[in-house]
Amino acid sequence: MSAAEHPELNHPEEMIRVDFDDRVMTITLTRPNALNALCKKLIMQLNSALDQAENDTRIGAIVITGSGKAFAAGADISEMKNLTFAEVAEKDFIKPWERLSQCQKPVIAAVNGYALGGGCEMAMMCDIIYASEAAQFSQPEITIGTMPGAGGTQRLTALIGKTKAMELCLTGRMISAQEAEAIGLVTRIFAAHDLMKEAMATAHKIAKFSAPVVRMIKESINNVAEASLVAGIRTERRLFQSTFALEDRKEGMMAFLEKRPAAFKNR
Ligand code: DAK
Repeated sequence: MSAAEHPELNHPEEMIRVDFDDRVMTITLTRPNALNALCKKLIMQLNSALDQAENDTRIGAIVITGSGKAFAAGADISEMKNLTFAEVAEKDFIKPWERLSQCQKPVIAAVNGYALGGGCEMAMMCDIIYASEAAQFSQPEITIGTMPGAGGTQRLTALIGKTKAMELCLTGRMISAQEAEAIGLVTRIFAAHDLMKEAMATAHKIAKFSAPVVRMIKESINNVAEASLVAGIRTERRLFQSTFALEDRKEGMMAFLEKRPAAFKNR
């Protein structure tokens, strides 16, 4: 199958690129100048590619990767900076991000560089996380006056345990691929030049098995991993939205964009 058979997925000003190789769809985030920050448009395009994969019986597995030095450096801070609590609560801000976690087909994250904030959360929504030796992970939201809002506090805790998740979310500390693998966040690490080859090999292997059986295994494992997360994720999103009522959240985001340290006032 070729990308030419799916022209609707490859527009000129796209934030993602979609490629097809036999039964595998690869989605590459192509906003390297903003470190693939997850703006609204990118998420919409990602969701539309996932819908396409889900509805196409020829697709058996999906690989998501970044371009340049990032997988994704989180939600787009410039898009969020002026949002108010009323706006984020009314629109249930970033709910569309859940689409990836609801995908029934197997998804492999091939993390090539920074996976920060929403980028780390996006990787954790995938089923398998392969990382290049140069990849780095963090939940740095606290440094910009907010908190993880797309499952970070929940999925990270499930994967690496409470105290490690606490330390990472409360400090925003960036960790290497090696540390991420050691604590159970990352499935396997590869040399940068082998990352996509290995992700594709695994995707092709899975895609050759019976699609209904693959779906059932995924559903069954997710039942352990996700079922108890539903309420937690809802609470986390509401708490995240509440940070938009804080002056500190606005100060944190402005300080990042103005490239200066944040001066938090605890209000
Ligand atoms: N948003 C917008 N622009 C970003 C960005 C981001 N997250 N990250 C980087 N950029 C932009 C920079 O502003 C810069 O733009 P120009 O100045 O060139 O115009 C360009 O990308 C290159 O970045 P740097 O110049 O900073 O590059 P460095 O190599 O010096 O630094 C860095 C790389 C990754 C350490 C640094 O860029 C960085 O700290 N980035 C921000 C990381 C971050 O704080 N991410 C968390 C964002 S908050 C929710 C779901 C999800 C979320 C919330 C709610 N719900 C479901 C409710 C998620 C929230 C977040 O992710």
